[in-house]
Amino acid sequence: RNLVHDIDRAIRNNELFLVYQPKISSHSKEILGVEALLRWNHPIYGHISPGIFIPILEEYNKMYDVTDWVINQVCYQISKWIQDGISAWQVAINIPGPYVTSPRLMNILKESVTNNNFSSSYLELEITETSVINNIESAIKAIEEFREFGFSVALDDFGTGVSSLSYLKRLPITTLKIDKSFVDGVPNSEKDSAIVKAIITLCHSLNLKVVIEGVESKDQVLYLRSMSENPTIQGYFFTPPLREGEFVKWAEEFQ
Ligand code: G
Ligand code: G
Ligand code: MN
Ligand code: NA
Repeated sequence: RNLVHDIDRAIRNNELFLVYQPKISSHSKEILGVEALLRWNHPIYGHISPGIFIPILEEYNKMYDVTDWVINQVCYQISKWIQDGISAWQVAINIPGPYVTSPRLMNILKESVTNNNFSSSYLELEITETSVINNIESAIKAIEEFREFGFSVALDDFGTGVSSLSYLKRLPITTLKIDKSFVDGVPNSEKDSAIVKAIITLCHSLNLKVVIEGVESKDQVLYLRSMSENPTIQGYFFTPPLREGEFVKWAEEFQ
């Protein structure tokens, strides 16, 4: 509960920071995008996992301010990477469920992209299935608006919730991210491998990009590489999420 009182100070005092993890083509060594993930270095508790502090902040309506901070930070970082000639990576931001349909979100996104003077195609928004469940109509409207402005939209953690195929049919998303819980069983579990393979094929037919999350082993990479659809891979096999300087160094060495 204390964390709720600490968050305003944390935002002001740079206790929050972002780490970056690449999304990589399975058929080449191309970095196709980057996911920004939040970290909190608390002066008393030390590093707190977002899995712990995000649900608490959400409960107390504090994730709006935090997400605005993430958006501004990421937009600044994108413009800096472009200016420094380092990259043209598309960066993905995780959007908390209740924020997806808020007009405030659209405003802050537009404002931050405009202020930092880059094309909106550099941003991807990751939203979860669970944020869509409650009100699919308003979710569709929000996603349409994001797309009209030029953002990519990924459906995150696919496989952890209801994973309804009607989402794939109705939501105007660009990308599907298959959750680690399916990926863990690849290639040893026949069932998990069959499910992952079928979703990849389905996404390909639907013209959706597909990202396989939580890839940790060579065997998983070989299985995914063998597919003609060229799924995108994200996971510790390549690298855990890294702080900006380390990430840029990693990317230079990887290429
Ligand atoms: O990076 P890690 O595996 O520790 O993240 C744990 C959880 O926190 C994941 O569900 C991830 O999506 C979420 N998360 C990480 N960074 C952010 C963020 O900036 N915003 C939101 N809303 N969720 C995040
Ligand atoms: O919910 P979301 O998909 O946004 O969060 C993904 C989380 O998974 C991030 O917090 C990230 O740190 C973590 N992650 C990324 N790659 C791997 C991996 O290969 N293995 C494990 N265990 N976690 C990973
Ligand atoms: Mn994500
Ligand atoms: Na995910």
